[in-house]
Amino acid sequence: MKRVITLGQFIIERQSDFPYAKGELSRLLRDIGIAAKLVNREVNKAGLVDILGEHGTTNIQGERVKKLDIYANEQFIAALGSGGETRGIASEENDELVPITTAVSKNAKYLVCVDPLDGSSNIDVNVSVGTVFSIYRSTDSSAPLSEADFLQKGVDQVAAGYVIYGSSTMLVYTTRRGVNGFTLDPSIGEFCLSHPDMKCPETGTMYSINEGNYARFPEGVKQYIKYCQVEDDATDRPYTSRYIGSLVADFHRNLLMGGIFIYPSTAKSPQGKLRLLYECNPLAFLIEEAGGTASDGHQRILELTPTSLHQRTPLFIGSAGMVAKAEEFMRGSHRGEPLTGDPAS
Ligand code: AHM
Ligand code: MG
Repeated sequence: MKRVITLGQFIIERQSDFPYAKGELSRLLRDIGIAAKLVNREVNKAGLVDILGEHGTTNIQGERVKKLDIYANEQFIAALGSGGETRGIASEENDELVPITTAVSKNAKYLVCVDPLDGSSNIDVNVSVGTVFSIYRSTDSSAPLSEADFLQKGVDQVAAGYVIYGSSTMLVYTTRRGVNGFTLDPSIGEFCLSHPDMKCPETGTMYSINEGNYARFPEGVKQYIKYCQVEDDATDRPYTSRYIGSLVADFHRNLLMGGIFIYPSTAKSPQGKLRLLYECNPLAFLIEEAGGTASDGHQRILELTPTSLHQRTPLFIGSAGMVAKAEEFMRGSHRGEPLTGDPAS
């Protein structure tokens, strides 16, 4: 019989990869796993209990907040607070950073950026949602916690991951030592290693974008979409269009099968919709570790300098070959060139 490796065992075994590690990051990852299980329990009951519907408040982006967003946010703050390794949290659901002041956290060194429940508008219709998280080391854990500490570049992340609450629930994370995926076995309540060393195919045949916004897209994106739709045997085009509208689910599919996800700038939202700190950076960190790439259409996401907790950025993410091609269109290098065949060749 194959050995079942739980998330807890895996984290402990990996800890020895870091010779000077004191287990703090391992304990922090464990805390995230605990919160994910609690959120999963509520998400799975969403159709059964009276927890659906809007809570009546708005978050900093001016969007209506669902009850489950709030529940998930509370679970992550509570789990990270009682775990003792987190100094502060930047969450999509909190306008300001959340300092952790529990007694056990007084020597904490880590900062967590989290979108506790992304894609929550999908809950009412039973579509997958997710949690996205990113972990940084505080630049000076003896100084008072400040927003500036959170404004580190994505390249400085020490770990990142997501949880997908889908047809099964999975937790996928990286600490720069490969990307590993764990599926929740509800019968034993444990995340079990199911997808070791995940790799994103170099290219794929799926593109994911909200084409309803087509008229508002930059010219390069419009041209790239046309390129995806043109018939060409050599590159397996036309590609298949797949858009769930739930970032984690769209990302997870493309990570496993190859593909590109684009949320570009639009005439209405020049910075796009997605948030740099707790949506784009963690997924960019994961995709690069899995062999893919992430860009804002012109430059690497992980190199962007954050200026505020909730800032947005356009996102092009997925198979390296597909992102590179989309970037070529963004540079305008294909203006006037035929879309059949490979214009670069
Ligand atoms: P949210 O953080 O308010 O849930 O919004 C983020 C979601 C992503 O999951 C998804 O990729 C995107 O919004 C979809 O946006 P749109 O409906 O504009 O296509
Ligand atoms: Mg979100």
